[in-house]
Amino acid sequence: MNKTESTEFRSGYAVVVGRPNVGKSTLINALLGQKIAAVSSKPQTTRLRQLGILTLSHAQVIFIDTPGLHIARHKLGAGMNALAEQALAEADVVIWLVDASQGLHPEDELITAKLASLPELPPIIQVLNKIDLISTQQLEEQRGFFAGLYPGINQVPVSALQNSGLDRLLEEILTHLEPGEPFYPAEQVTDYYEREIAADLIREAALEYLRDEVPHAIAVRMDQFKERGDSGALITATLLVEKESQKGIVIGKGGEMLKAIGTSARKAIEEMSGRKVFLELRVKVNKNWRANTAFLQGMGYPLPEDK
Ligand SMILES: Nc1nc2c(ncn2[C@@H]2O[C@H](COP(=O)(O)OP(=O)(O)OP(=O)(O)O)[C@@H](O)[C@H]2O)c(=O)[nH]1
Ligand SMILES: [Mg+2]
Repeated sequence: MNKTESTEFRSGYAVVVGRPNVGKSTLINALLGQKIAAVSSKPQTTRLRQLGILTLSHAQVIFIDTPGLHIARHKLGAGMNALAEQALAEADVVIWLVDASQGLHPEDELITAKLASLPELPPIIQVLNKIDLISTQQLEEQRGFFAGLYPGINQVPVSALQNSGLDRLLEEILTHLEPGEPFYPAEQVTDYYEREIAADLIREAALEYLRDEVPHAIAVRMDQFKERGDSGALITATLLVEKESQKGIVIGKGGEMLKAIGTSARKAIEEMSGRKVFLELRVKVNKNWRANTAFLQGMGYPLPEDK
């Protein structure tokens, strides 16, 4: 028996933070070997806190995916930031993701400040992601810049997209977990229900097809999620937008845009759930919903604290 096999079972929370679009959700999907979280090329894809549960023979790591910390312009954004900050309080270890291909960004500094303000500082691993996009020499330079944010920080370079460096990262994470029982059953991979993941996959498709503010002004309401026996699942959902003009853009000429979003979302949901899916999408206006406290509450979205 080697040393790891003989040690006690370990478990704990690894909170993944970082500015928007650095690859937090991609990293968690890659570590779990399964897509549970929406990923898109646009910032602010993740709006809620989502668990990704990885159970190994000797440990259980509960990854907490958080919305990217950013400079917020509306209530939803402020609530998303608050949520990411609250998650930090639960951390046994913090995975601080940065984008090594983009270099330092003012929002990376925002995170340094947040970490420094924590009453009790958990161990932090700074993960330099997207190294597939840069040379070894560029990586060395970037390591220096990012270390400057937090002198003495432990850095691990990875490519979440190409699955490289993840074993080393996982090993490093495990060293920070305390001996203890698993928190979740071994077969559970997330705390999201299938319909919540499906709603996020619809939003992910909208984020990929639409530009500028339009995709961020979308909330997905699931109206129906029905099993149809062997023939799969029937899902109907409404894309809520903030203005009439956005409704037109989302539907597109002759309904082309909505059709493209629907096809892409349906494929992603089928892949996630391993069964056939019939997806029907509608579009409706709900004026300025991102500033509407009651609506945000109803959707289960985070709200800024004390506001
Ligand atoms: N080339 C490359 N792209 C990556 C890598 N990891 C993530 N990406 C891409 O980066 C984009 C953002 O990924 P997400 O996982 O949605 O990023 P996030 O940090 O969760 O973003 P928010 O939820 O908006 O905060 C997507 O287009 C991913 O495909 C990587 O290692 N290499
Ligand atoms: Mg995300």
